[in-house]
Amino acid sequence: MTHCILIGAPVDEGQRRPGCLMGPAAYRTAGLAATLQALGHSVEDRGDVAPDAPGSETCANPAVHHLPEMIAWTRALQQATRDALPHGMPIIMGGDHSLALGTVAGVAAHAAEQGRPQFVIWLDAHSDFHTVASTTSGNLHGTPMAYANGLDGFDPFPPFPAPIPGENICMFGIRSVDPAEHAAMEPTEITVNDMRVLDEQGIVAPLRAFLDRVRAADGLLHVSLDVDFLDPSIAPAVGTTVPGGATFREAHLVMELLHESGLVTSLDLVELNPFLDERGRTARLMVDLVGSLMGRKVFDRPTRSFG
Ligand code: B3U
Ligand code: MN
Ligand code: MN
Repeated sequence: MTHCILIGAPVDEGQRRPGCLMGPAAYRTAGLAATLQALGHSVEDRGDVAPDAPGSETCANPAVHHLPEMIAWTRALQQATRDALPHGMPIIMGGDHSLALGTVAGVAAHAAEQGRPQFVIWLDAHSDFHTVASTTSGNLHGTPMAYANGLDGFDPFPPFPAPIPGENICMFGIRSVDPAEHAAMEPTEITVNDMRVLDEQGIVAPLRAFLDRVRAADGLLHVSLDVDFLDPSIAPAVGTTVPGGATFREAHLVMELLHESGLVTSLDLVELNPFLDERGRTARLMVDLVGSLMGRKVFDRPTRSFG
C-alpha cells in the first residue's frame, strides 16, 4: 500500500496552446483519487500549487516566452515535490511538461539528501532536450531533460540541485527530436528507446534492462508520462500530437512492468489538454494507466496459469 500525494500543477506557460491548466481538474473529475483508493492506497490531495509572483528575468534567446513565470513555477514545484517525498509518492497532475523543470529538481534534491541515486524514465514522443539557449520554438516544455542532465544554457534558472547522470535516464517512445537536441544528446549516456527500438524489441526487454539497473543501484525512480507518448488515435487531448505512438496495450504493459518492479517513487502526468479532449476519454485513459502503474491487474501472474 502506498500513500499517494496528489499535487495539482496547472502550468500552461511552457507552450502556446491554452488548456493544460485545466489538467488537474480533469484528473480529479476522471476519478484519479477513487481509482487509487479502490486499489487499497491512501490518497492525500494537496490541491494546486500556486507559485510566487514572477520576477523580471530575461535571457538572450528572443524566442523564449514566459521565462519569469517558468522560473517561478520551477521554484514552487521543486519545493512542493521535495516536501511531499518523505511522506509518500507524489503524483503531479499537470500542466504542460515544463512542470518537470521543478518536479525533477525536487526529486533529485531529495535523492541527494538520502544519499541515493536518482533515475528517470521519460515516456514521451519528444526528447525535451533543448536548453533555454537552444530552443527555437521558445516553448520551455521542450527543455526539462537537459536541465535535469545538468546542461549549460539555463542561466536565468536556479542551478539544478543534483544533476542526473545520463546513465540514469531512459527515454521511451521518442519519435520527434530537433537537430540541436540530437547534437546535445550525442555525447551523453542517456538510453534513448525510440519507436524503432520498441518496434524491433518490444517494451519488455529494454524496460527490464533499465529497471534492473535501478534496482542494482538502490535508486529512486521518477516516471514522467507525457500524453503524446500515446498514439493520438487513443489520446487526442494533447497540443503536440505525433503519429506512431504507443498503443493502448503497450502503454498498459509499461505501467504493469513498472508496478511489478516496485521501484517507482514519483510520477508526473503531463500535457493533458482537456480543451482538446473527446468526452474525457484521454483523461480517463491517463487515470487508467495510473491504475495499472499502481497495481491494477486481471490476475496475479505467478499464481495463475491457464496453460
Ligand atoms: N522539440 C520541439 C517540439 C516539442 C517538444 N516538446 C513538445 N513539443 N511537446 C520544441 O518545441 O522544443
Ligand atoms: Mn514532453
Ligand atoms: Mn511530448
